Amino acid sequence: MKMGRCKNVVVVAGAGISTASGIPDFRTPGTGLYANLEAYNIPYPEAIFNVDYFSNDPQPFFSLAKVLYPGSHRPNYVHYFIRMLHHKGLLLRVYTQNIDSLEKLCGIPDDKLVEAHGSFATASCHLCYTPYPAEDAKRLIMNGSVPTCTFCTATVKPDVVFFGEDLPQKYFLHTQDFPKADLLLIMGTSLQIEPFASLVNTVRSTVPRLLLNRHAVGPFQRNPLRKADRMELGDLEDTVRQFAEMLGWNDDIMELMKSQEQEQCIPTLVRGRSAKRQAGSEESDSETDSKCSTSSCLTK
Ligand code: CNA
Repeated sequence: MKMGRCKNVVVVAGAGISTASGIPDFRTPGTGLYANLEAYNIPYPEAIFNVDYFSNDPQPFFSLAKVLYPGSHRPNYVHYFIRMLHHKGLLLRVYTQNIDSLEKLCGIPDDKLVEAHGSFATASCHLCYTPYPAEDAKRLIMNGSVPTCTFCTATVKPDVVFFGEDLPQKYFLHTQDFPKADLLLIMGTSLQIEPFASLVNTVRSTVPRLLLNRHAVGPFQRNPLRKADRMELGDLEDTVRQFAEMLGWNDDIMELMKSQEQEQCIPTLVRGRSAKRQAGSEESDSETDSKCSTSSCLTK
């Protein structure tokens, strides 16, 4: 990167980039949500994102939603590092599995972001897909009530992708992006959920893949590694800070974090307002802002 050879960086991210913001991931022993399921009263971990299970009993997911709903967590250094990649004109796209919207909150523009597993920014009926106001769904869920569809009365859910549900149309940008990538950064994911996990195998074989995580995952568990593969194992915030220092970016990132928090131009949950404010904050460091439509095709 220092030598200017990487101009199309693709970031693949997971729950581990948000643990420093106080949001538990799934699989970290002890602190991960899968280790603390008694709170949700479900028979097996994946039930919480199973649409049939949700149909019968939405409460486990709604309890989890209360933890994950954007609003009470702030982006951390790792999110701002990704934003800095954009600021420096190096970010082709970030593909995140996270549903906490912290990438948006730190100012990564919509056109650079693929929320592959959806988000809480919109909501709809889980049966007939009639849209439902996201703020109303949030208010009801936070109050312990169940939002119901105005058309068919089935339960409304935030548009977070459940197992077996279609991924957003924007996810398919990967068919253009990954062949173009000249560096793949993989951060804070166990690479266990398909089809997302296999994306990392779709860059050209000569392209460096750098894993920043607590332990080796996916293709990085194989021996030998691909020639261009590297990993830095340890706490992500520490590793990313060291990386930023090597690049001479640390002061810029600290400044960016300070100004973003001070400016209060942090987007809210409401999509229209969020997009507008986002556009305002993008003008300084983004050349493009094409919005992609969302529909579907694959399974989580
Ligand atoms: P995961 O399976 O829990 O894996 C997280 C990975 O990150 C693990 O390999 C951890 O070791 C690693 N990790 C966690 N914290 C750190 C840290 N501080 N430093 C270094 N490494 C760390 O989560 P995935 O993202 O791989 O799984 C995909 C699921 C998780 C998606 O469908 C998400 O919707 C779902 N999820 C999202 C959030 C969120 O939005 N913040 C939270 C919990 C789960």
